[in-house]
Amino acid sequence: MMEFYFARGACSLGIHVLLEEAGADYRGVAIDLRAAEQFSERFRAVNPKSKVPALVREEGGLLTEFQTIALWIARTYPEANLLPGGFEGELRALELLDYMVGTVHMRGFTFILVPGKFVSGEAAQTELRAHGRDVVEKGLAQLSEQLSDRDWLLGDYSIADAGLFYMTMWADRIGLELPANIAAFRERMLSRPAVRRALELEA
Ligand SMILES: N[C@@H](CCC(=O)N[C@@H](CS)C(=O)NCC(=O)O)C(=O)O
Repeated sequence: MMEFYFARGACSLGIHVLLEEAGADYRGVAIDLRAAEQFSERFRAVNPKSKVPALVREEGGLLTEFQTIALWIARTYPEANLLPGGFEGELRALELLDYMVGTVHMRGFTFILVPGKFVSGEAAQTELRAHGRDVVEKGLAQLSEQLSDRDWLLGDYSIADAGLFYMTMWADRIGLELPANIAAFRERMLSRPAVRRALELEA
C-alpha cells in the first residue's frame, strides 16, 4: 500500500486533503518534527531530504515536493477532478502552488515560525520575522485578489485550494487576520468531508 509521510499541522496537510479527496488507498505515517524525527535514520532512509510531505507509491517509488505530489494525485485520480482543464489550467494551478509553497510558505511563514534556523541573535530573528510577516501579508493579499468573489482559486475546486487551505491554518496559528474572502474560503474547505477527514487523521 502507498505510504504518506506527514507531520501534524505541517504543509503536508494540503496533500493529506488531496489524498482524501481522491479516495486514495494509503497508509499515513506521522513524523514528529518537534522531536526532529525528520532527521532520524529511519526517515532519512525514506526521504533523504528530511522533509514532509513524502509519498512512497507502489509503483515509481518516492515522490517529494508539494506541487509534484499534488500534480501526481490529480493526474492519477482524474475522476476526483482536482485539476482545471487543459494545459493552461494545469499551468495556472502549478503557478499558484509554486507561489504559495515557494514564496508565501518558504520565504514567509518559515521565517516567522523558525527564524532561528536561519539567523542567531534576538535582533536578527526579530528582523527576519518581520520580513516573513511582510511576505505573508503581501501573499495573502495577492491570493485574495486571485480568489476574488469565487468559491475556489481557479473557479472549480483544484489542487491549488489545498495549498491555500494549509496557509489559512498557519495564519491562524500566528494570529494573522485573513482577508474576508479567504476566511470564507476556509469555512468552505472545512465543510468538505475530505478536509474534515484529513484534519481528524492529523488530530
Ligand atoms: N519544498 C518542500 C517543502 C516542504 C517543507 O518545508 N516541509 C516542512 C514542513 S511544512 C518540513 O518538512 N520541515 C522539516 C525541516 O525543515 O526540518 C515541499 O514543497 O514539499
